[in-house]
Amino acid sequence: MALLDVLKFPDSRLRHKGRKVDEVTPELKKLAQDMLETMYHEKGIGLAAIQVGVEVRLLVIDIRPQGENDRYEQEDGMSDLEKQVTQPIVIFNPEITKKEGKTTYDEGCLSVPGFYESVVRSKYIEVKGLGLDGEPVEYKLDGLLSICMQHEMDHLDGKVFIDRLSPIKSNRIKAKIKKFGYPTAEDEETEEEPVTV
Ligand code: QAP
Ligand code: CO
Repeated sequence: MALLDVLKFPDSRLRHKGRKVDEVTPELKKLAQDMLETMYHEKGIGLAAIQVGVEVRLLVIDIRPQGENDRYEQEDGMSDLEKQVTQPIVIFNPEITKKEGKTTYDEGCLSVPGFYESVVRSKYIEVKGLGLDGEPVEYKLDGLLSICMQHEMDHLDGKVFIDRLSPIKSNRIKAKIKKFGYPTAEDEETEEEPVTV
C-alpha cells in the first residue's frame, strides 16, 4: 500500500478524462487500494483516479464516520438505502442508469481544500460498473452517497464541483486560489474556520 499525491485545482490534469478499463488487472486493483489508503489518510469521503493523476474510470467512496464511533452512532442519520450499501465502494467504469429528483449539499473536494459551496445534483441515482474483483456491481443511492458518487464521476470527465456553481461564485473561488493559494498546515492550526467566499 502507498500514499498518493492528490492534485490541486487548477492543475490541468484535473481537466483530463478517465479511460474505461477493459478488465480489473492486479495493477488497477493496487491503484484502488492505494486510493482508499490516500482517501482515509487525507480524511476524505471520496476520491477519483483523475485526482491522483491516473486517467482511468475508477473512484472510491467511504462516507462512514472514521474513528471511535460504534455501530449505533454510525447508523445515526443514515438513510435506509445508505445503510444497505457495503462500504468502501470501489467502482470502475461507473455509469448512471437512472436518476430522480434534485437536492443540494455543501460540497468540498480534496483537490480544492478549504473551500465549500452548495451544489445541486440528482437526489436518487442508480449506478452500475465493475467492483474491485472485476465483478459487475450495481448501487441504488440517495443521501450523501448519491451526491458523493456524482461528484466523483464528474472528476472522471474532467469536471470539479466549482464548475457547477454560478459564474460569480466560481470566479470568486478561482480568484481567491490564484491570489492566496491554499491554507498550509500551519495556517490551519491558527485558523479553525473554513475559508468563506
Ligand atoms: C467529495 O470530498 C464530496 O476542504 C469528497 O480541507 C464532498 O472528500 C462529495 C476534504 C462533500 C459530497 C460532499 C476537503 C478534506 C475532503 C477539504 C472530500 C479539506 C479536507 C473532501
Ligand atoms: Co472532488
